Amino acid sequence: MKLYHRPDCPFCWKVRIFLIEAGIDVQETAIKLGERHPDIMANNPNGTVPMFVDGDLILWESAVIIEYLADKFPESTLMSGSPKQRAEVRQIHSYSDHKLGKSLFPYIKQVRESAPHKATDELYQSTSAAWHEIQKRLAIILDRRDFFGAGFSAAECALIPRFALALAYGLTLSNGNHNLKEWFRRCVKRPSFAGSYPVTLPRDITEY
Ligand SMILES: N[C@@H](CCC(=O)N[C@@H](CS)C(=O)NCC(=O)O)C(=O)O
Repeated sequence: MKLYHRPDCPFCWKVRIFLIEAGIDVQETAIKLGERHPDIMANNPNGTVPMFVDGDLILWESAVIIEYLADKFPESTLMSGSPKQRAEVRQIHSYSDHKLGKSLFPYIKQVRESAPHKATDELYQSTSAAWHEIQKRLAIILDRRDFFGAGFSAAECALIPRFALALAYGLTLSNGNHNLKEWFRRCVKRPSFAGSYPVTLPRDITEY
């Protein structure tokens, strides 16, 4: 099995956390921002990473890769629990990929690509407001549970890179939401966080 990925891409990072948590070994090809890898160009109509290869199967949607791995390795517990719990995990996974991802992306792109590595005040304020609202909503959904699934799940795999990128790029955790802060601390203490953390990002975010 082979994974083409860009280490700081949240969709790729999610798959890498899943692989580490599930103890699945794959051959990794890391690509750089803006790089057009010929294997990806030839096999992925979207031209995006991650791209996952298992024999003659080629998958290019990160959520599909996660579902495939969970099916292929049912002993991994990242999609376990009752139908209700698994549906909730899928829902949070989708919320993270879409709503959370879209709320943060313009800001992260501007910080990453601008010469002073800083967003405009206006973009910072609007992104920060959306980010705090999302944290509030996630805290309500998490409630008193340790994780969004039956245990550490695909929902955590999806959310953790988004949180880590937000913090690495200068956004903050909200002051309230103690349950969500504890959840975040619980997740970043796991070996899968250090083991997947992109070397291009600042490393001080475990202070939270
Ligand atoms: N829906 C895709 C999104 C993947 C995606 O947008 N990847 C970005 C990197 S974070 C990418 O490859 N962008 C390059 C491009 O669009 O050309 C997934 O979940 O795998």
